[in-house]
Amino acid sequence: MTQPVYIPLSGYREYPVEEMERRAAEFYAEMRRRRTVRDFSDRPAPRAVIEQCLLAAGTAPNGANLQPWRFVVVQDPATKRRIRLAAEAEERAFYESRAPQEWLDALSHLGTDASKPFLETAPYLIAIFAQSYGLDAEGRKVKHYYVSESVGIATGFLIAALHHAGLATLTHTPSPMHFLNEILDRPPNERPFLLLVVGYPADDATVPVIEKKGLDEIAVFV
Ligand code: IYR
Repeated sequence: MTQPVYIPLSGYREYPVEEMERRAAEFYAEMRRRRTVRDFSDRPAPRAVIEQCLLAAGTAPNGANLQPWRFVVVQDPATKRRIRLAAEAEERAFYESRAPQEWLDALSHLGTDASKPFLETAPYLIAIFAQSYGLDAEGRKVKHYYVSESVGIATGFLIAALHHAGLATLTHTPSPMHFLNEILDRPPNERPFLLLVVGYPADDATVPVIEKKGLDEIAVFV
């Protein structure tokens, strides 16, 4: 048992209502501009930006503040190639046989297929791992709580931070993706959660026409 230590809340800022409304509207406008990109440029992107965005991700609320995540930033072309080849092998199995027709139908408007050149083109792949349990200094298992929720929230922060900084992202989930443990040499307590492709969009990048649900469809006030 550790006794809690409290300090005054110092970072919180209250805004006048009009300013709050303006800020909320501006943030929504900023976020709705974000699109998942599948055509990436090979232009290098600043590492310092990636580092700041990872720090922002690391501020996410999480179970017992055990911060059960690990971000592996891949830049090395040979490693990106290995990831591409392994991901495409899984994706081929997915598109050719593993995915039920209903799933393929649900995806068809996105125009995705088993070819994943962006895994080599984009300057960064951030492999996000969820730590199902931690290990203390003596190598004993430390239980982690709400791991998927925690890593999901941190990933959301990361995507928002990268977009805010001016980089494009793609949330890629080859399934299964345990090949990431082998290629990136991660221990058994780390489970691949998502592969985030990060960089500048290609000059001729296109995105599918999609709609977002309206407020009435996504929320109820009771
Ligand atoms: N993982 C595959 C299939 C895929 C699945 C969903 I759900 C998507 O929203 C998009 C793609 C792929 O990356 O192609």
